[in-house]
Amino acid sequence: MIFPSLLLALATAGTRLATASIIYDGRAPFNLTNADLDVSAGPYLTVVKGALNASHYSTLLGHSLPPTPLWNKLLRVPAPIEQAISVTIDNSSVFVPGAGPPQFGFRRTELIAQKNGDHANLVPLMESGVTAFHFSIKQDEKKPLNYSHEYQIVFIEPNDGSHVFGIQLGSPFTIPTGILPAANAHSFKVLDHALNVIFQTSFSACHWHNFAIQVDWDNRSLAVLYSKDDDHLAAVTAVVPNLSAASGSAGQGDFHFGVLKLPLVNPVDSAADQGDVAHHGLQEGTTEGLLYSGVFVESVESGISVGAGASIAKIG
Ligand SMILES: *[C@@H]1O[C@H](CO)[C@@H](O)[C@H](O)[C@H]1NC(C)=O
Ligand SMILES: *[C@@H]1O[C@H](CO)[C@@H](O)[C@H](O)[C@H]1NC(C)=O
Ligand SMILES: *[C@@H]1O[C@H](CO)[C@@H](O)[C@H](O)[C@H]1NC(C)=O
Ligand SMILES: *[C@@H]1O[C@H](CO)[C@@H](O)[C@H](O)[C@H]1NC(C)=O
Ligand SMILES: *[C@@H]1O[C@H](CO)[C@@H](O)[C@H](O)[C@H]1NC(C)=O
Ligand SMILES: CC(=O)N[C@H]1CO[C@H](CO)[C@@H](O)[C@@H]1O
Repeated sequence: MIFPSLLLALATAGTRLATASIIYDGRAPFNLTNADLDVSAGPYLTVVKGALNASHYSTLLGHSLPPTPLWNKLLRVPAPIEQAISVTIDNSSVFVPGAGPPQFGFRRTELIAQKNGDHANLVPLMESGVTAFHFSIKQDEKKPLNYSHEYQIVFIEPNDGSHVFGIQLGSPFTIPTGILPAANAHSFKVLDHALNVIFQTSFSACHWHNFAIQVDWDNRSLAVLYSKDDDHLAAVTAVVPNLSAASGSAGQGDFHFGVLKLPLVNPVDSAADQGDVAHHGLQEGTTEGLLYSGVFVESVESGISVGAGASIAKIG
């Protein structure tokens, strides 16, 4: 029998230890509310969405759905320090960028990492030396994705629109459309900057899928760690070069997670429009979503966290 007060003391100690090298903590505290999401208060900038309120598309789940157990268990007892977040898209999820026309080709809702109300100042802090981007993803069984489409769900996007790394689900967009769904549609694909798949694993239902992407910003390399539920993270790749990514500030960008659904090509569009996936193509307008928790970024110079209170030396 563990007394609640002891549990609380341990939880506090564990949390303090684990935060030592955390640069950005995107694990939603229980005092964060949906009204905070509407005004981008707290750890997320919520502007990448359709015209309705942020909390129409992103919802904090309170105690209704347990977050990944990886960071939320103590002595085998659930001890949540965060709420899971539901991120959804529907037919209204047409993003209108500050400069540019509405993106009718995409449906997208993304949360962008920010600290103290600022995303731009956070970027150089998260993206120098060697850092690890942690996130955990679960299926939203009531709002399944359509695996005939391509989804880009987690990425770091420098100003040139490329992705330092990216997580893809579904059938990669092609012109013309190939056989759907593609063979590996139901797998997470971890892509490097040059869009090579460096790791893939099945997106099975009912599990939290935990990832950490180790990025060496000076040597421009990546390494992937992965586990399910409360299994500790383990390296699933060696350190692989990522030299097509720009070095210095040109290679840095916002850290996004959410649901970005690409269209299918519309055969009646012109060749130019067919290639313009942001603005053209076919969408069904269905409501779909993913569940996230365990989002944080840490410096890994003194080790990479692999589970609450546990760490290993950086990869490589
Ligand atoms: C939640 O509580 C923490 C710790 O007391 C505090 O620092 C933070 O500002 C609060 N966040 C919100 C959104 O109220
Ligand atoms: C959107 O959020 C704002 C701020 O929380 C609120 O005042 C407004 O009523 C909301 N609008 C809708 C349509 O829910
Ligand atoms: C979805 O939105 C698009 C763009 O606003 C619109 O043209 C289309 O009719 C909508 N589809 C459905 C099923 O509502
Ligand atoms: C999934 O997308 C395909 C291709 O656009 C479409 O034919 C199919 O109807 C969609 N399924 C659902 C459930 O919307
Ligand atoms: C980065 O590159 C330098 C120079 O090539 C090398 O000495 C160093 O070991 C590399 N660091 C890592 C972490 O690979
Ligand atoms: C896995 C891997 O080696 N990825 C790429 C990293 O960047 C270089 C340079 O562009 C590519 O050649 C690699 O294929």
